[in-house]
Amino acid sequence: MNKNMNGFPANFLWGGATAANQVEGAYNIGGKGLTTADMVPYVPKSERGLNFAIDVDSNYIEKVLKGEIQDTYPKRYGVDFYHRYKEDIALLAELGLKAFRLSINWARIFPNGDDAEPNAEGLQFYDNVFDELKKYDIEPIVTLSHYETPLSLTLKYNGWYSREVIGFFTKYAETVFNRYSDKVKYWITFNEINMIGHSPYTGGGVLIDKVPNKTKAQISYQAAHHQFVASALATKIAHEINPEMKIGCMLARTQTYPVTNNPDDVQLALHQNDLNLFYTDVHATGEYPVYMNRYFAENNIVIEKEVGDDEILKQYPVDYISLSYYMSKSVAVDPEKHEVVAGNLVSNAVKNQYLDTSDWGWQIDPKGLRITLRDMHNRYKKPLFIVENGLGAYDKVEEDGSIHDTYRIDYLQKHIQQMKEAIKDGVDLIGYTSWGPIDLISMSTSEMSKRYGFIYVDQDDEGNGTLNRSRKDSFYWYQGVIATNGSEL
Ligand code: BGP
Repeated sequence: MNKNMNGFPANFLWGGATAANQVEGAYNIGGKGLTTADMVPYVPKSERGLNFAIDVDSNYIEKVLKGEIQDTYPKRYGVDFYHRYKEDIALLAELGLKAFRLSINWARIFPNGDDAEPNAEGLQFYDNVFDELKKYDIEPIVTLSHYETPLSLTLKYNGWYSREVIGFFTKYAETVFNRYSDKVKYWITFNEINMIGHSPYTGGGVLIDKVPNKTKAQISYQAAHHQFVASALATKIAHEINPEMKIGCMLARTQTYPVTNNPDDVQLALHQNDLNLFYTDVHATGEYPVYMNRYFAENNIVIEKEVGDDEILKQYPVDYISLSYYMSKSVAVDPEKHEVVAGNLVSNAVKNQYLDTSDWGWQIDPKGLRITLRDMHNRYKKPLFIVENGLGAYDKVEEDGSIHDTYRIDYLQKHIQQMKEAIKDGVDLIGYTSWGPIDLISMSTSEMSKRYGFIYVDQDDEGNGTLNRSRKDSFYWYQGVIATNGSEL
């Protein structure tokens, strides 16, 4: 019998997740170099779309470097976690977190990415953070690269499009694995590795305008190949340093449905699910899946590999698979025959009449999470870890300071319920770190007002506010969920 028929296992990692570039701030303090995230611009409200993804080009970067564009408030200042980590971790401990996902900002350790020696102050900062977590028995889950490529690697090498970056990354990985070997057990190599296909700049510091005569797809799959090899080599290095370390990959999982039972729609949904799961297929099985051969041929994509790459991928697959899950999508071969959904970036995406959407047009689908987990469990037979999930929403602060975020509780409660079902189905799920336990800067919109937290941060979209922290209603709710190991939702 499945040992978890009753729900969450006793050692389940309940937590919250962040990324350095969205919380730390202190972009030029402690010897840190600039990263790609530090260049992401502020976009005035009147010019914002629902999910304006920022595709930065070389021209834009030049302007920022020359000082012609100065307002880069959001990502450079975050919510000042760099200076407030003790206060924040104390609040997370009060919340009862068993695990806290954070990323190391690569440019705090190697300011230019290709430096000969690491930056001692950067290493010390993360030592302090890990020690603080240890004080409260909170397990750190550490991402090596969460949309924070050192800018100088972009300027000198065009980021992950260049094979040379593999060596700089493995040196960085080796440095932090050695340094934190007795403090950090769970690592993630690349956050949402499939993001590189949507935004090569965000996912890999790649400026596509620097590679004329190639399509975005040709460029991004080549860059992804370099990340696969780097991730496999990092896995090798970690296990040599400490065999107890667990190395995971990370996918932005979008469960995709056919909007009708027309076999053409079904085939399209299958194809889009494959394109999404391609990244975890490589990480988990150590080889390129055959279904990509045809896709690559039809899109004139030829991955340049070096001798030995295939062996490296095969020899060092990941120990576990982590994913973010926010929404599902529905597709149709004839999208014009259906209602379109506002926030959807995927081609052929249409509205699913059974689902509501968030204020940013993301289709809310708790059952899709169970479906995804079952599917990924069957496909990989490796432990799964949900390292992001949550509702971006506008919060209202009442006169007495309270925040009644029932919509957030409702979203999380329904998703956790479906996780429980998936565990009863037999899925090996080791943890759940909801996104942004403390309000942070949004990735896709650079807004502060798109909030995910249990902990409110007093700051607005223009960067005004006291930065004071306060507890929302969801704080007390999640505290109860963790305290009862998910039996009271
Ligand atoms: C994921 C990213 C996070 C995060 C989250 C929410 O794609 O890994 O960095 O921000 O999405 O997205 P957003 O901030 O755009 O609402």
